[in-house]
Amino acid sequence: MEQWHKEAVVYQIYPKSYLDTNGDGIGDLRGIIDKLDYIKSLGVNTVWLSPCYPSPGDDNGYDISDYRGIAAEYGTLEEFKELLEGMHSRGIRLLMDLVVNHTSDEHEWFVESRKSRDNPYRDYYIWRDPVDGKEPNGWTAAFGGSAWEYDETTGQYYLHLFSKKQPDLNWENPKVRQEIADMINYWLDMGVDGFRCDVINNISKDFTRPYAGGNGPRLHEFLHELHVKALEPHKALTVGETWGLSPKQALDLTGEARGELTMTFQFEHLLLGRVGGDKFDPEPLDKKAFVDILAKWEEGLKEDSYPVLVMENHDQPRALSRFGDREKYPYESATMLAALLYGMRGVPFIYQGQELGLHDPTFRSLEEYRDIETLNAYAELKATGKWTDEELLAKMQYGSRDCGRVPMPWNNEKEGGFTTGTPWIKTQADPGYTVAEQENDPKSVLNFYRKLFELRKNIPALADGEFKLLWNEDDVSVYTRTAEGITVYVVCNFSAEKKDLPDCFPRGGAILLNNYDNEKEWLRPYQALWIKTK
Ligand code: TEU
Ligand code: CA
Repeated sequence: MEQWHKEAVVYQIYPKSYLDTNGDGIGDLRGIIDKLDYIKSLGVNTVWLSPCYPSPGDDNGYDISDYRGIAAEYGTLEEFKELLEGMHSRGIRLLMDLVVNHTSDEHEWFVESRKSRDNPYRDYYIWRDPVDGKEPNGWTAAFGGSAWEYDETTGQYYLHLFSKKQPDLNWENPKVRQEIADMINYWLDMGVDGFRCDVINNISKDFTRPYAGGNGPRLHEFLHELHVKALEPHKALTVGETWGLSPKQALDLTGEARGELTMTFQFEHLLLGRVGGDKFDPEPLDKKAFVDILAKWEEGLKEDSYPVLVMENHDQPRALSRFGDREKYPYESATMLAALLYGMRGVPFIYQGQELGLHDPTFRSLEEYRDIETLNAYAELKATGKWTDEELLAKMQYGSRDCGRVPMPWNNEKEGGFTTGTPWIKTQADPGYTVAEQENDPKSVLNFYRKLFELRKNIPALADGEFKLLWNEDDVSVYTRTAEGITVYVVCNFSAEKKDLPDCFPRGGAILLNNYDNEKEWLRPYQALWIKTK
């Protein structure tokens, strides 16, 4: 298996919202090409590009209608190759988004599949007869409603775990698996370095379960097949998007000898602050649990895998709004969160704009939202009659995926410098929260991120050193990373109060990173330190 993932620092780009260069209000590949020097300057060496394939856009590109093309609004295949070359010449690797649990209903396979029961593509998807004139089972879709859609033409239902415009592929069919392996080879032969694999543990279904779910009996077999046919020969890196796994299950997918995936995301800490994990139902954040969960995964994966360190992506509100103190300590809490998470062992993932310490934009009405999940959830919750419109809007503001999807604020010009036209979704460029302002401010979140990744690159203890949690009480946590006789202490105050130094605080070490200018006498609100000792 390839080993370069241990040095990877990954920057996620959501192309629709990065930079628009032709004034149509939609970000494009040319915009990313124009910003490659900026991306390089962050200290990242890998980019994960969210889907840029042709798509009707029901789920912003996670509904793909052609696996081998580039969406016209993003550019051309030639521009894609230019982007790839521009990255490689700067020492940046590219991970594409692999969305193979489902296609768009406008993909030619599905267009054929739904035509007749004996169409050659029929078995590319999951079709079932009605049961007692109703859905084959009670599974529900992630974006609301039943996971089964009835199709008049042939009198059967097809399965869709997401929107009804995202029919699930039938991985039991060897032809489907061969098509996917060929498609993966097509991109890898072009020079792409690997993939982020969308909801990958869903490809094998377990129909014995009462709720819609993956982790089916053939998951490992299907992944191993892709590994052998496409990934391993190219030494490609893969990171699986897998919700709800235990560390043990993650090890079974990523252990060195398995030959399946390189890594998987773990998102357990991102379920906090939500009643039962429901993103539209807020509750106070359990800060102790936040650190304990991260530590549990560090421990759980240490023998035979490599963790992924993530707190934001295109499906999440901004970390500052969720876990930090946006009003009183925006700089301190944004940098503390970075020092806490990225001091750990694993591959850092940073979502565009996170490097500016962005907070959620303000949505003033339902009309400002674009995300299918948000719009469907709003309608579903409204239908219960339990909440006022105002309460519903507050819920959406708290949990909507659109919180992380508004365009990058490049400067304080019109639309934050994102577009000269009408943006596809609202823009928000608040004073102090733009690249232009933070670029030259030594005390900006942007420059803190740069410094942090520089340190990670140069200090072996931070790169692959052993992790140990020493203290996690009263909103103060201390952990160590150790390698080659050097120990780095990571000390964080996860609160707006001053705190005493815990006893395990190192005496006499050298401060590598500090989000305050003071000496280490006490912990100020959201103070974070990296301290090196022999
Ligand atoms: O997300 C999968 C997923 O389960 C959630 O993160 C999703 O955002 C939703 O909130 C479930 O309630 C992946 C992609 O990251 C997401 O953007 C896609 O919409 C989804 O798969 C379908 O492809
Ligand atoms: Ca454009």
